[in-house]
Amino acid sequence: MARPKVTVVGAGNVGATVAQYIVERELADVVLTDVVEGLPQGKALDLLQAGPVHGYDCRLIGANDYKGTAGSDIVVITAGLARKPGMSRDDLLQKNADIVGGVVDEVARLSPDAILIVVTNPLDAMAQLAWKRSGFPKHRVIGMAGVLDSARFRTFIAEALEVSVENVTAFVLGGHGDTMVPLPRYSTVAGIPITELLPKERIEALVKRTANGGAEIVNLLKTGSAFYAPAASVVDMVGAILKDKKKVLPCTAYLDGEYGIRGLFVGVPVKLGRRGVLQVMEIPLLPDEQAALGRSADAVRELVQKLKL
Ligand code: TXD
Repeated sequence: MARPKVTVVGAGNVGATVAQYIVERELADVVLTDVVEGLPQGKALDLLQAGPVHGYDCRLIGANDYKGTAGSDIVVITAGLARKPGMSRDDLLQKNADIVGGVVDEVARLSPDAILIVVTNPLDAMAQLAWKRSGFPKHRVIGMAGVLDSARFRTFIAEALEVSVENVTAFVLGGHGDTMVPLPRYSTVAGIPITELLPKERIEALVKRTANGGAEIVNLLKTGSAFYAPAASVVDMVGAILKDKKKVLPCTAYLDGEYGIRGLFVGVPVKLGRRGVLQVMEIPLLPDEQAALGRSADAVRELVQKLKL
Protein backbone atom coordinates (compact mmCIF):
# COMPACT_ATOMS: atom_id res chain seq x y z
CA MET A 1 0.00 0.00 0.00
CA ALA A 2 1.39 3.40 -0.93
CA ARG A 3 2.15 5.74 1.93
CA PRO A 4 -0.18 8.73 2.30
CA LYS A 5 1.08 12.09 1.10
CA VAL A 6 1.11 15.27 3.15
CA THR A 7 2.06 18.67 1.75
CA VAL A 8 3.36 21.23 4.22
CA VAL A 9 3.25 24.77 2.86
CA GLY A 10 5.75 27.06 4.58
CA ALA A 11 9.15 25.62 5.51
CA GLY A 12 9.68 27.92 8.48
CA ASN A 13 9.77 26.91 12.12
CA VAL A 14 6.37 25.25 12.37
CA GLY A 15 6.32 23.79 8.83
CA ALA A 16 9.75 22.18 8.99
CA THR A 17 9.03 20.74 12.44
CA VAL A 18 5.70 19.33 11.21
CA ALA A 19 7.62 17.62 8.38
CA GLN A 20 10.12 16.26 10.91
CA TYR A 21 7.49 14.83 13.27
CA ILE A 22 5.50 13.30 10.39
CA VAL A 23 8.45 11.33 9.03
CA GLU A 24 9.72 10.41 12.51
CA ARG A 25 6.32 8.78 13.10
CA GLU A 26 6.34 7.31 9.55
CA LEU A 27 2.88 8.76 8.96
CA ALA A 28 3.33 9.90 5.35
CA ASP A 29 5.62 11.04 2.55
CA VAL A 30 6.06 14.80 2.76
CA VAL A 31 6.29 17.61 0.21
CA LEU A 32 7.60 20.79 1.82
CA THR A 33 7.10 24.06 -0.08
CA ASP A 34 8.08 27.66 0.50
CA VAL A 35 8.65 30.82 -1.53
CA VAL A 36 12.25 31.15 -0.32
CA GLU A 37 14.53 29.51 -2.86
CA GLY A 38 16.46 26.54 -1.53
CA LEU A 39 14.88 26.60 1.94
CA PRO A 40 12.37 23.77 1.52
CA GLN A 41 14.81 21.79 -0.63
CA GLY A 42 17.58 22.14 1.95
CA LYS A 43 15.40 21.23 4.93
CA ALA A 44 13.78 18.30 3.11
CA LEU A 45 17.19 16.90 2.11
CA ASP A 46 18.53 17.32 5.65
CA LEU A 47 15.49 15.50 7.09
CA LEU A 48 15.80 12.76 4.47
CA GLN A 49 19.37 12.19 5.60
CA ALA A 50 18.19 11.77 9.21
CA GLY A 51 16.16 8.78 7.95
CA PRO A 52 18.93 6.17 8.14
CA VAL A 53 19.72 7.24 11.71
CA HIS A 54 16.13 7.40 12.93
CA GLY A 55 15.07 4.45 10.80
CA TYR A 56 12.34 5.99 8.67
CA ASP A 57 11.86 5.40 4.97
CA CYS A 58 9.42 8.20 4.21
CA ARG A 59 10.18 10.28 1.16
CA LEU A 60 10.67 14.02 1.52
CA ILE A 61 10.78 16.57 -1.28
CA GLY A 62 11.29 20.30 -1.04
CA ALA A 63 10.03 22.70 -3.73
CA ASN A 64 9.25 26.31 -4.57
CA ASP A 65 6.27 25.33 -6.71
CA TYR A 66 3.24 23.11 -6.28
CA LYS A 67 3.73 20.50 -9.04
CA GLY A 68 4.88 17.80 -6.64
CA THR A 69 2.00 18.39 -4.25
CA ALA A 70 -0.67 16.95 -6.57
CA GLY A 71 -2.89 14.30 -5.02
CA SER A 72 -2.02 15.09 -1.39
CA ASP A 73 -4.18 13.51 1.29
CA ILE A 74 -3.59 16.41 3.67
CA VAL A 75 -2.24 19.91 3.12
CA VAL A 76 -0.93 21.76 6.17
CA ILE A 77 -0.76 25.53 5.65
CA THR A 78 1.83 27.32 7.78
CA ALA A 79 2.81 29.97 5.21
CA GLY A 80 2.64 33.50 6.44
CA LEU A 81 4.33 36.48 7.95
CA ALA A 82 4.87 37.31 11.59
CA ARG A 83 4.00 40.80 12.77
CA LYS A 84 6.89 43.22 12.18
CA PRO A 85 7.48 46.48 14.03
CA GLY A 86 5.10 49.15 12.76
CA MET A 87 2.67 46.60 11.37
CA SER A 88 -0.82 46.55 12.86
CA ARG A 89 -2.82 43.38 13.44
CA ASP A 90 -5.03 44.45 10.56
CA ASP A 91 -2.02 44.79 8.24
CA LEU A 92 -1.01 41.27 9.23
CA LEU A 93 -4.55 40.03 8.69
CA GLN A 94 -4.58 41.32 5.13
CA LYS A 95 -1.04 40.19 4.28
CA ASN A 96 -1.58 36.67 5.58
CA ALA A 97 -4.99 36.52 3.92
CA ASP A 98 -3.28 37.27 0.59
CA ILE A 99 -0.67 34.56 1.25
CA VAL A 100 -3.12 31.91 2.49
CA GLY A 101 -5.61 32.73 -0.30
CA GLY A 102 -2.93 32.25 -2.95
CA VAL A 103 -1.74 29.00 -1.37
CA VAL A 104 -5.28 27.61 -1.14
CA ASP A 105 -5.93 28.36 -4.84
CA GLU A 106 -2.90 26.25 -5.81
CA VAL A 107 -3.36 23.32 -3.45
CA ALA A 108 -7.12 23.03 -3.93
CA ARG A 109 -6.64 22.79 -7.70
CA LEU A 110 -3.95 20.10 -7.50
CA SER A 111 -5.31 18.16 -4.52
CA PRO A 112 -9.09 18.51 -4.81
CA ASP A 113 -9.75 15.70 -2.32
CA ALA A 114 -7.31 16.85 0.35
CA ILE A 115 -8.08 17.81 3.91
CA LEU A 116 -6.71 21.27 4.71
CA ILE A 117 -5.19 21.93 8.13
CA VAL A 118 -4.69 25.67 8.60
CA VAL A 119 -2.07 26.94 11.05
CA THR A 120 -1.34 30.52 9.92
CA ASN A 121 -2.54 33.33 12.19
CA PRO A 122 -5.01 34.86 12.78
CA LEU A 123 -6.01 31.22 12.86
CA ASP A 124 -9.80 31.18 12.92
CA ALA A 125 -10.13 33.83 10.19
CA MET A 126 -7.55 32.03 8.02
CA ALA A 127 -9.50 28.77 8.38
CA GLN A 128 -12.66 30.58 7.27
CA LEU A 129 -10.79 32.04 4.31
CA ALA A 130 -9.34 28.65 3.32
CA TRP A 131 -12.81 27.08 3.41
CA LYS A 132 -14.35 29.85 1.32
CA ARG A 133 -11.55 30.00 -1.18
CA SER A 134 -11.16 26.24 -1.65
CA GLY A 135 -14.85 25.52 -2.08
CA PHE A 136 -14.18 22.35 -0.06
CA PRO A 137 -16.92 20.87 2.11
CA LYS A 138 -16.79 22.05 5.71
CA HIS A 139 -15.57 18.70 7.05
CA ARG A 140 -12.35 18.99 4.99
CA VAL A 141 -11.10 22.34 6.34
CA ILE A 142 -9.80 22.40 9.92
CA GLY A 143 -7.80 24.90 11.94
CA MET A 144 -5.15 23.95 14.49
CA ALA A 145 -5.22 25.84 17.76
CA GLY A 146 -7.18 23.91 20.37
CA VAL A 147 -4.80 20.96 20.54
CA LEU A 148 -2.00 23.40 21.29
CA ASP A 149 -3.99 25.45 23.79
CA SER A 150 -5.15 22.34 25.61
CA ALA A 151 -1.61 20.88 25.56
CA ARG A 152 -0.43 24.03 27.29
CA PHE A 153 -3.22 23.79 29.86
CA ARG A 154 -2.41 20.08 30.40
CA THR A 155 1.27 20.89 30.93
CA PHE A 156 0.47 23.45 33.62
CA ILE A 157 -2.12 21.21 35.35
CA ALA A 158 0.31 18.28 35.44
CA GLU A 159 3.02 20.53 36.84
CA ALA A 160 0.72 21.98 39.52
CA LEU A 161 -0.47 18.57 40.71
CA GLU A 162 2.80 16.71 40.10
CA VAL A 163 1.10 14.06 38.01
CA SER A 164 1.91 12.56 34.63
CA VAL A 165 0.83 14.64 31.66
CA GLU A 166 -0.64 11.37 30.38
CA ASN A 167 -3.24 11.50 33.16
CA VAL A 168 -4.40 14.98 32.24
CA THR A 169 -7.05 15.90 29.71
CA ALA A 170 -8.06 19.49 29.17
CA PHE A 171 -10.93 21.13 27.43
CA VAL A 172 -10.55 24.42 25.58
CA LEU A 173 -13.18 26.15 23.46
CA GLY A 174 -13.30 29.30 21.37
CA GLY A 175 -11.05 31.24 19.05
CA HIS A 176 -7.26 31.14 19.21
CA GLY A 177 -6.07 34.14 21.16
CA ASP A 178 -6.93 36.20 24.18
CA THR A 179 -10.58 35.14 24.06
CA MET A 180 -10.03 31.39 24.26
CA VAL A 181 -12.26 29.61 26.78
CA PRO A 182 -10.57 26.89 28.86
CA LEU A 183 -13.20 24.82 30.73
CA PRO A 184 -11.82 23.61 34.09
CA ARG A 185 -14.86 21.51 35.01
CA TYR A 186 -14.30 19.38 31.89
CA SER A 187 -10.54 19.18 32.48
CA THR A 188 -9.53 16.10 34.40
CA VAL A 189 -6.76 14.09 36.03
CA ALA A 190 -7.50 10.39 35.54
CA GLY A 191 -11.17 11.29 35.19
CA ILE A 192 -11.30 13.57 38.26
CA PRO A 193 -12.31 17.15 37.37
CA ILE A 194 -9.53 19.55 38.36
CA THR A 195 -12.16 21.62 40.17
CA GLU A 196 -12.03 18.82 42.81
CA LEU A 197 -8.25 18.94 43.05
CA LEU A 198 -7.16 22.57 42.92
CA PRO A 199 -8.46 25.75 44.56
CA LYS A 200 -10.31 28.21 42.34
CA GLU A 201 -7.56 30.87 42.39
CA ARG A 202 -4.93 28.32 41.39
CA ILE A 203 -7.06 27.16 38.46
CA GLU A 204 -7.63 30.76 37.41
CA ALA A 205 -3.87 31.33 37.36
CA LEU A 206 -3.35 28.26 35.17
CA VAL A 207 -6.14 29.36 32.82
CA LYS A 208 -4.55 32.79 32.53
CA ARG A 209 -1.13 31.33 31.81
CA THR A 210 -2.70 29.09 29.13
CA ALA A 211 -4.43 32.00 27.40
CA ASN A 212 -1.13 33.86 27.50
CA GLY A 213 0.86 30.76 26.46
CA GLY A 214 1.95 31.99 23.04
CA ALA A 215 3.01 35.43 24.28
CA GLU A 216 5.05 33.90 27.13
CA ILE A 217 7.17 32.06 24.58
CA VAL A 218 7.44 35.01 22.17
CA ASN A 219 8.76 37.12 25.05
CA LEU A 220 11.40 34.51 25.86
CA LEU A 221 12.47 33.87 22.27
CA LYS A 222 12.49 37.58 21.29
CA THR A 223 12.41 36.61 17.61
CA GLY A 224 9.86 34.15 16.32
CA SER A 225 7.16 32.25 18.15
CA ALA A 226 6.53 28.76 19.52
CA PHE A 227 6.91 25.88 17.11
CA TYR A 228 7.64 22.54 18.82
CA ALA A 229 4.29 22.25 20.59
CA PRO A 230 2.39 23.79 17.64
CA ALA A 231 4.00 21.28 15.26
CA ALA A 232 3.32 18.36 17.63
CA SER A 233 -0.31 19.48 17.79
CA VAL A 234 -0.63 19.55 14.00
CA VAL A 235 0.87 16.07 13.77
CA ASP A 236 -1.59 14.74 16.37
CA MET A 237 -4.35 15.87 14.00
CA VAL A 238 -2.55 14.43 10.94
CA GLY A 239 -2.19 11.05 12.71
CA ALA A 240 -5.84 11.02 13.83
CA ILE A 241 -6.94 11.65 10.23
CA LEU A 242 -4.60 9.29 8.39
CA LYS A 243 -5.18 6.44 10.84
CA ASP A 244 -8.93 7.14 10.93
CA LYS A 245 -8.71 7.11 14.71
CA LYS A 246 -11.96 8.99 15.34
CA LYS A 247 -10.02 10.84 17.99
CA VAL A 248 -11.79 13.68 19.77
CA LEU A 249 -9.60 16.78 19.65
CA PRO A 250 -10.29 20.48 20.09
CA CYS A 251 -10.04 21.98 16.59
CA THR A 252 -11.24 25.04 14.73
CA ALA A 253 -14.21 23.84 12.72
CA TYR A 254 -17.12 25.30 10.79
CA LEU A 255 -20.15 25.65 13.02
CA ASP A 256 -23.58 25.40 11.53
CA GLY A 257 -25.69 26.20 14.56
CA GLU A 258 -23.75 24.12 17.09
CA TYR A 259 -23.20 26.04 20.35
CA GLY A 260 -25.59 28.66 18.94
CA ILE A 261 -23.01 29.78 16.35
CA ARG A 262 -23.70 29.66 12.63
CA GLY A 263 -21.49 30.13 9.60
CA LEU A 264 -18.22 30.62 11.46
CA PHE A 265 -14.99 28.75 12.26
CA VAL A 266 -14.51 28.50 16.03
CA GLY A 267 -12.64 26.07 18.30
CA VAL A 268 -14.77 23.15 19.52
CA PRO A 269 -14.20 19.46 20.27
CA VAL A 270 -14.50 17.42 17.08
CA LYS A 271 -14.13 13.79 16.13
CA LEU A 272 -11.32 13.46 13.56
CA GLY A 273 -11.07 10.59 11.10
CA ARG A 274 -10.11 9.79 7.53
CA ARG A 275 -12.83 12.04 6.11
CA GLY A 276 -11.81 14.97 8.31
CA VAL A 277 -14.28 16.34 10.85
CA LEU A 278 -16.70 13.45 11.44
CA GLN A 279 -18.70 15.20 14.14
CA VAL A 280 -18.77 18.37 16.21
CA MET A 281 -19.19 17.26 19.83
CA GLU A 282 -21.70 19.53 21.48
CA ILE A 283 -21.87 19.64 25.27
CA PRO A 284 -24.04 21.72 27.58
CA LEU A 285 -22.39 24.94 28.80
CA LEU A 286 -23.12 27.03 31.86
CA PRO A 287 -24.36 30.56 31.12
CA ASP A 288 -20.97 32.22 31.81
CA GLU A 289 -19.18 29.65 29.63
CA GLN A 290 -21.68 30.19 26.81
CA ALA A 291 -21.22 33.96 27.16
CA ALA A 292 -17.41 33.62 26.99
CA LEU A 293 -17.72 31.45 23.88
CA GLY A 294 -20.06 34.03 22.36
CA ARG A 295 -17.50 36.80 22.98
CA SER A 296 -14.78 34.65 21.43
CA ALA A 297 -16.93 33.99 18.36
CA ASP A 298 -17.66 37.73 18.07
CA ALA A 299 -13.90 38.43 17.96
CA VAL A 300 -13.53 35.91 15.12
CA ARG A 301 -16.54 37.33 13.27
CA GLU A 302 -15.04 40.80 13.42
CA LEU A 303 -11.90 39.63 11.59
CA VAL A 304 -13.90 37.64 9.08
CA GLN A 305 -15.98 40.73 8.31
CA LYS A 306 -12.81 42.79 7.78
CA LEU A 307 -11.81 40.25 5.14
CA LYS A 308 -15.29 40.56 3.61
CA LEU A 309 -15.66 36.77 3.57
O1 TXD B 1 -1.79 27.71 17.11
C1 TXD B 1 -1.50 28.14 16.03
N1 TXD B 1 -2.37 28.06 15.03
C2 TXD B 1 -0.19 28.72 15.76
C3 TXD B 1 -0.05 29.60 14.62
C4 TXD B 1 0.97 28.31 16.47
C5 TXD B 1 2.22 28.69 16.05
C6 TXD B 1 2.43 29.52 14.88
N2 TXD B 1 1.24 30.09 14.34
C7 TXD B 1 1.32 30.80 13.06
O2 TXD B 1 1.81 29.92 12.05
C8 TXD B 1 2.27 31.97 13.02
O3 TXD B 1 1.69 33.12 13.59
C9 TXD B 1 2.49 32.12 11.53
O4 TXD B 1 1.39 32.80 10.95
C10 TXD B 1 2.49 30.66 11.03
C11 TXD B 1 3.89 30.08 10.79
O5 TXD B 1 4.68 30.22 11.94
P1 TXD B 1 6.26 29.95 11.87
O6 TXD B 1 6.80 30.14 13.22
O7 TXD B 1 6.54 28.67 11.15
O8 TXD B 1 6.72 31.17 10.94
P2 TXD B 1 8.02 31.26 10.01
O9 TXD B 1 9.15 30.49 10.64
O10 TXD B 1 8.19 32.70 9.70
O11 TXD B 1 7.61 30.48 8.68
C12 TXD B 1 6.68 30.95 7.76
C13 TXD B 1 7.16 30.53 6.39
C14 TXD B 1 8.46 31.25 5.95
O12 TXD B 1 9.46 30.29 5.66
C15 TXD B 1 8.02 32.01 4.69
O13 TXD B 1 9.04 32.08 3.70
C16 TXD B 1 6.85 31.16 4.22
O14 TXD B 1 6.15 30.84 5.42
N3 TXD B 1 5.96 31.83 3.28
C17 TXD B 1 5.39 31.18 2.24
N4 TXD B 1 5.45 29.89 1.87
C18 TXD B 1 4.74 29.54 0.75
N5 TXD B 1 4.00 30.41 0.05
C19 TXD B 1 3.92 31.70 0.40
N6 TXD B 1 3.16 32.55 -0.32
C20 TXD B 1 4.64 32.14 1.54
N7 TXD B 1 4.79 33.33 2.17
C21 TXD B 1 5.60 33.15 3.21
